[in-house]
Amino acid sequence: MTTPIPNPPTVPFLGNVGQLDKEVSLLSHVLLARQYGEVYRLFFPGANFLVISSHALQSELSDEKRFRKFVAGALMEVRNGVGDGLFTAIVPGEENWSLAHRILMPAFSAVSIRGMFDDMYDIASQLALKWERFGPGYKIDAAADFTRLAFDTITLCAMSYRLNSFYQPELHPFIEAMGDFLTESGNRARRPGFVSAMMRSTTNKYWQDINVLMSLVDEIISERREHPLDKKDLLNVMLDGKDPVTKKSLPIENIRNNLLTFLIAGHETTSGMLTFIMYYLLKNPDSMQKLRDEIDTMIGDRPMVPDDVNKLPYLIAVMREALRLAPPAPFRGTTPLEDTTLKNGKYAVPKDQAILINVYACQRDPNVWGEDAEEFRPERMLDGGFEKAPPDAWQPFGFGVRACIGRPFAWQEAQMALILILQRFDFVLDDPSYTLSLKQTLTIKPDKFYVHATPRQGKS
Ligand code: MNH
Repeated sequence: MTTPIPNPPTVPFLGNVGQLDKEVSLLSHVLLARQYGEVYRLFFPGANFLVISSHALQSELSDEKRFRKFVAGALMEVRNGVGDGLFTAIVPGEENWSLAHRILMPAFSAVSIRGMFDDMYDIASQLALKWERFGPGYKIDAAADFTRLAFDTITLCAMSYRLNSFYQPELHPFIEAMGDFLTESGNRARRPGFVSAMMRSTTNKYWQDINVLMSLVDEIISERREHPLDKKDLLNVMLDGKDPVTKKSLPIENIRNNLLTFLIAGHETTSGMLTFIMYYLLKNPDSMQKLRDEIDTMIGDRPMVPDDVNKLPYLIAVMREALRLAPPAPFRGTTPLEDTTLKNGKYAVPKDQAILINVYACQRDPNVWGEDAEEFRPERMLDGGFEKAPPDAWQPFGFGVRACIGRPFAWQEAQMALILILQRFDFVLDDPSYTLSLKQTLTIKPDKFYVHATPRQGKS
């Protein structure tokens, strides 16, 4: 006998839409999980989906023999902008995913990422220079400056294209268009299609935002065509590469979709991670001190070198712990390949049922991380703690064949940025009483989080 899956009370027409906070639905899901448990069902106009909030279920769903990534809801709307790019491709079905995956994988190998060291250092230095020049009185919008860092890093490293964001008072128009596009993609998933269609100005703005995004893509491509470059960067790999299996090259539409995918996925999450790390370090001065001591001891005042990457255990522990508590991409969608049950026959789940894994909630499961699961404690990741955690307990980069292709890229970029800024600055909160509030689009970031940076004595 299976058990019915709990479902919070619905209202006609809108189902459960009203139960989710319009701005930060993630926190509504955390509360719903407290009330309804590790799995509950929500109804949206024209859709219903399960939401998973325990490690046990997350782990059961992390089985590629039974489940695959499901592109539905907000992600289906995001396809209006990025189509069959790697992130939103529907597999099986869209074979461009396999082509692009095979063509691009070598560009994300350890060797390739190491080759990006100088370009990453270039951009990180621009961040440090800005904070030095502005001085301790300047109120740093951490999320904005880490966006400049991550956005300029992905365009320089992957497309040999300089945005020069640190020389602009305002963020590139791409950034606002992207935020609005991602937010509205989420909103559209909660409305019946005809309602969106009636919201003329909202819908016009949505498609205009997509044009803004694609115009940067097309500018980067046409610049490359005018000024060919003899370098195997990501853009050239897509333009010239052939799939080793089928010998096919990527259609131009797919290249555009993937270029936009990389422009978005390549910076939005990394900047979120860096902002969360700053927050957790400033709220946990002991951790800040330990990290600072590690950097001073292992690297000191000399410029870092490629061999410093992946060598600082406490730094890695800080990054792992921040991504556990605050996975910038807090949900992932999955679906069963066949009719199945969860928990050995407890819950019946049909083929193609939409399932949303609340990774944020699962990574705070006290059954895995203990009673202090909600606390920032990098020490739990040290001395084999990370390796000893149960399978699938840490999934900020997703899972399986559809896991993040940019993980080594983000990993090196974040280490380099953190090492450099901690070598050079002392940080304080702008508002010492600040507590974390979230800004959610499809991803999460700290909201209204400001800091000040004071150059360390004799360090710059
Ligand atoms: Mn990334 C997929 C998180 C950095 C490019 N990324 C994913 C997924 C998660 C994720 C989670 C899987 C989503 C899902 O199951 O639906 N990504 C991150 C995080 C960071 C990150 C937390 C940084 C921190 N990602 C990057 C960077 C790039 C990138 C940097 C590019 C340079 N990510 C991707 C692409 C995919 C992806 C492309 C889609 C992979 C696929 O499905 O083939």
